[in-house]
Amino acid sequence: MSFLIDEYLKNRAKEVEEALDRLTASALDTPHPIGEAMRYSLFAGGKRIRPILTLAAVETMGGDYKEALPVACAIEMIHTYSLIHDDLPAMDNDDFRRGKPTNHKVFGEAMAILAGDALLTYAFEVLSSVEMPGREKEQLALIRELSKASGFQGMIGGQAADMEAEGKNGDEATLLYIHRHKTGDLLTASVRMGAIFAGASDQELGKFTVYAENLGLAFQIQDDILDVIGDQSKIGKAVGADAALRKMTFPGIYGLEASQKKLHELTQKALTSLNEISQDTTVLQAIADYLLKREF
Ligand code: GRG
Repeated sequence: MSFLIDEYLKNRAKEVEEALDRLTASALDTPHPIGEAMRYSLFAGGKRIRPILTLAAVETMGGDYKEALPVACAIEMIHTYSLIHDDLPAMDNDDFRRGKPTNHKVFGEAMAILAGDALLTYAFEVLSSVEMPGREKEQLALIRELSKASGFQGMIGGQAADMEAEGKNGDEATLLYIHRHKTGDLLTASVRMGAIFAGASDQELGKFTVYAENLGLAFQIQDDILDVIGDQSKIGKAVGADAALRKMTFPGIYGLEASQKKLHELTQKALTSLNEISQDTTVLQAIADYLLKREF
């Protein structure tokens, strides 16, 4: 019987959403709208690909994915914060995301900045509160992994390089730097954190990393391709379209055909790397295939 990836993704996304709901319910018990603003973007219809990758890595290692739900949610909180800030007038100035008004359009710019900040800080509160008795070293490794992937060496570094490159004729090295850090590092951390949570050895972790790095780069190239061929879910990019056009992208530099070739090559590399992992990698394979075929 073949593996039903759609069912799997739907079920895991539902569990992630339920956990996010439980974890952020208390944010509504405040005399100000911060909880509402945080939850508006958290529940605005994301694919949950990062937390699902974390849970899939845990399962691949033979762990109980339910125990890792707070870890997975912490990563989704960081992702959501990055989207809220990316949409701000000072960044991409987008009015819509996932077909809905962006956070600052609903709550105002100052509250949107705070909602992003609150999600960023709460992610680390959640991660450091996970019950991991006797595994304090692993818990610290998880905290380090997420900080590094989202900070100046990771996502923020990628975003800074992206801003610097705007409107310039970029070279491949700059483009790869932007993609690897802006998008790749958080996706890679998602997989690695699942493996770390489930007790992977350094050698095993290295194998999960090769899969994740190839997948992360493929994911960003796919995103750029979808932008070019017209992604209906981003139809509201009326204002942000300007910023999008100034960005350095794979299709922008190499054209659509070469980008599609690169996307297939990277996905194949991710799939091949799974042969090195001794556990059953059906779920990770199915996710790589699914991402290659995604249309939003
Ligand atoms: C401004 C702090 C800050 C960081 C900016 C991640 C990022 C760096 C900006 C987000 C904008 C963007 C298009 C980044 C590329 C990564 C990417 C493809 C994000 C969209 O991820 P999906 O497709 O989104 O997983 P959903 O909506 O499914 O959650």
